[in-house]
Amino acid sequence: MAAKRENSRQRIAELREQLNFHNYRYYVLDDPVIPDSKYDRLLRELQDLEVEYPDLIVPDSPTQRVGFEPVAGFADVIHLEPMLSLENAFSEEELAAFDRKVRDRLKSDEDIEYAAEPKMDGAAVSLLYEKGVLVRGATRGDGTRGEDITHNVRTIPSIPLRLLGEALPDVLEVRGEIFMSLEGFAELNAEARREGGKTFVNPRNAAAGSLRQLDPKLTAKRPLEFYAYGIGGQRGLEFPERHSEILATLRGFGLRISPLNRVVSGVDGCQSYYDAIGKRRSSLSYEIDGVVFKVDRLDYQSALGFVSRAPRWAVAYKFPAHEEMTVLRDIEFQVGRTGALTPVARLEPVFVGGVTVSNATLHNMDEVARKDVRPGDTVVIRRAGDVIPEVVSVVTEKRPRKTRPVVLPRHCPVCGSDVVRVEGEAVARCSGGLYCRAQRKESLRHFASRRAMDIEGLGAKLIDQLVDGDLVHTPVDLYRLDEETIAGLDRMGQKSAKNLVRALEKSKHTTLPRFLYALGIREVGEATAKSLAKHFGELDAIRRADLDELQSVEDVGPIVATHVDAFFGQRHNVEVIDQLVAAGVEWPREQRDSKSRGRLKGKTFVLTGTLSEMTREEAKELIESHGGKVTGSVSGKTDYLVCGADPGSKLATAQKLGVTVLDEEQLRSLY
Ligand code: 9MJ
Repeated sequence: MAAKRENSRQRIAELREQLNFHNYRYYVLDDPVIPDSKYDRLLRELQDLEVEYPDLIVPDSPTQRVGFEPVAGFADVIHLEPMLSLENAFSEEELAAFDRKVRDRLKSDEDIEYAAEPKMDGAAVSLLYEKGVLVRGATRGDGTRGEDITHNVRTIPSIPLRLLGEALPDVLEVRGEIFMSLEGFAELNAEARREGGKTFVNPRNAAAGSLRQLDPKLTAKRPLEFYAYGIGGQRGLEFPERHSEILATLRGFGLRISPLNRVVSGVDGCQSYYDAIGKRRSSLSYEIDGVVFKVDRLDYQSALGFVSRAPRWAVAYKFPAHEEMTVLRDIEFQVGRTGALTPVARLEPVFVGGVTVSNATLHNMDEVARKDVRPGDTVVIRRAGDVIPEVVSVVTEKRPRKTRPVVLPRHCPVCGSDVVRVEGEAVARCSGGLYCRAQRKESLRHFASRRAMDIEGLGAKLIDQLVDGDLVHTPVDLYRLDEETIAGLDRMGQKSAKNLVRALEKSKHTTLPRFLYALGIREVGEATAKSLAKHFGELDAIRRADLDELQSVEDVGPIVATHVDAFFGQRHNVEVIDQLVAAGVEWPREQRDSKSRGRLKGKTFVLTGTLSEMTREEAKELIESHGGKVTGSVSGKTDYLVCGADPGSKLATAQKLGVTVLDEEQLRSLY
């Protein structure tokens, strides 16, 4: 008995160490060395052992993230060291003034080295670690006194419950920002909308709101992340000489640090960093509202000191705001691919999120009614990242007298067909179908889009010209275009015409899932297109399938099945498909889905070159998870060679032996 207990105790310690290490590989280094499934297995093994030996459970065990009971309220916490605030700079001049003051005070003529960091737009927190164990998490509060949110910070996967390493300080206050990714925020709001719950205005409020939940089970469901950017109080820390080294130390402890942190030199270095991060801002997966520069040398920091709560050695150089106020001139309706009418706000142009915005979406009529937006209103406009600018709210105090609510038009503003609104649905639609120019244009845009037929160079402006000039009515007409016709269009020349014809030709070689998706059948997105292709293997079978057969496909319910059935029931749709095939559009036969796993059973694969969307290791795992085998060299027994960029000699061998060569996409289409 005792021996078994001792073995289990050792195994528990081993599992905790392994799990902490893999968490670090995943969240801090962004370079996991085991697949998620293996991580889950280790975690489960630990959970099982802890069920057997509950007295061996410790609060910093990787199983104990959500274990805390809901709290009745938030207790006050006094930070060991105050949490600082930052002075702001809004222009190059203000940045230069900051740098000048730093140099004046230090009596330095040389360029100062600054630790440069993106300024995360989330909620600042302080995490207290004692002998490496997370014992407390607190909000910033007024800088001196915050609120205890330990139960909630524990649920955030990128916050370690125990620091890594041997030489850990007795006490360490880690300062950083908890934030929500844009994607996580969008999903959270989408879910709230579906369930009639409260939505958040922006990711910052969503992150802050999530941390103020009493029940950690709710917080655990929120997609929160963490980056550390400094320290507060400490005891027993081996102090480095520079802020950048503190960050490196924190990283070594297993804390996540922004990968965009740099050390830059002088005001020019700061400005270049600001410009570079500004350029990347819209492609980041989270919101930042500026960059922070901190004098890197800690002896300089001490010499500079503070003015009240703000250090003289740091500045936040802010980006232009994401939200601005402006006047809404009018509300018009845009017609989408499926005929959906989207109310669009026409605005007094306003500079927001780094660009001038004069249109913003209002989503649908329910949204217009909910926000009670009217022409003449002063509204808050928001533009974050790549997303379409939207009207956030009306400033009701500024509403002029005699405004009128907007009503849904009875006829399509483009083709004049009746507008119909199905009871219970938020969207209203033009009933004109492909008779409506707007719907035709949008259908063509979708057909040509990257994830559909991927016709490079066929953008919205060109499609407008082709449709308005009556050159293109259906997708087939695209393949009938010749260079001369294209070259004659606005802003097109011989060269771009040649490129477009080449892109059209290239797009003909596609896959069945892409083609299905490109057809723009209502409710058939990429995933459904893939499921349909897998299930039926060929287009004709989908065409012939009745509602029952369609519903037997994974993820296809009665609504999708009805849309698919209705689509193929329209003669003109079938004609267009036949004409596309006659024009040379083709795809390899899909490997039929024999239920779930093992679709690649009995098949032998070899990988070569650099794959773009996964590492070779991941490709190998994927293939194996579907029952296939991966070997190192091409032989007569090889079924497929998966070929990425810059392939090695394996490609030539495969070609010599007549082995089928696949790209990543074709590989995916096999399972
Ligand atoms: C953010 N929000 O990303 C600081 N911050 O430093 C960074 N905030 C900060 N540093 C001292 N990167 C006070 C606040």
